[in-house]
Amino acid sequence: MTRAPLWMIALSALLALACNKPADDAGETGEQTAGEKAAPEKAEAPALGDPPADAKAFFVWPQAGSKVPPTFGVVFGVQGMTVTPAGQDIDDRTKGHHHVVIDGKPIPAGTVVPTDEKNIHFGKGQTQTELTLTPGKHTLTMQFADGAHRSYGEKLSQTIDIEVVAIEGTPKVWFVEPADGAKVKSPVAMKFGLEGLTIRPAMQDPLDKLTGHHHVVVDGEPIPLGKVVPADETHIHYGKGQTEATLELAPGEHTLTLQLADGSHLSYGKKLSHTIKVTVEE
Ligand SMILES: [Cu+2]
Repeated sequence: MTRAPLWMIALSALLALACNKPADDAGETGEQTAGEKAAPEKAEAPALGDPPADAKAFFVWPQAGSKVPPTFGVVFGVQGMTVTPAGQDIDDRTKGHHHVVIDGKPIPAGTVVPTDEKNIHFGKGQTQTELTLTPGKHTLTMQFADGAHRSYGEKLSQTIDIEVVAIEGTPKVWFVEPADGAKVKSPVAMKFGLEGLTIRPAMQDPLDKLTGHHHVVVDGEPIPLGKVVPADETHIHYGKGQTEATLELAPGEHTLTLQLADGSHLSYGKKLSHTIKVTVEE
């Protein structure tokens, strides 16, 4: 066995000293000089503590693995936390706002979320947005951060894979029949129009957000993006992929809302709805 010569041991000891010393200084406040006594309080902010143990941040829409058109709505979800505008209650570990990171990763806890086209802040307390991405595979990361944009870390994030698929035109649904304001007789004959997306019966590939089926809401409202269309006498599903149907309506004025939803009956929201008024005559 050979022993390292003395000069080599001495040299490596010197190198270690030379390398470690400045690094140690920089690791502290960086401004302290050698002879100065360490100040009792450090320049760093006090430790902020953790958000509640059961807190979560996630995407309500789209779900992981979804295929979406180039422009699509995104709905944010949070559990165990309150959404507040940026700048408010910045040290309250139960409050904050959403961020979406495109093709990135969760932001480490305590790090301020960058602001650029890949790191989008929703500092007004928004809980949904619309994104336009190039066709192909992408990741979306939901990142919740406090009122000073300091990330709550991976624990309050969710990263999903999505695939953006090019489509022709802008998705649109409408009543071909009856016309808005029409006087009609019950049963009312209806024809549904769809552009940009494709009709597909319910329960087939719910993650394919380029397809869906029609619903008619009687005397109600469009269903918000990502919410299940109820199934009752005023929310009628055309889950076989029907594009025409008849509907019994009592005499009088009614609104009819055509609402497209995905294979799991999750609504495509107001943008893919159309509301008309009809008068049913005796
Ligand atoms: Cu349905």
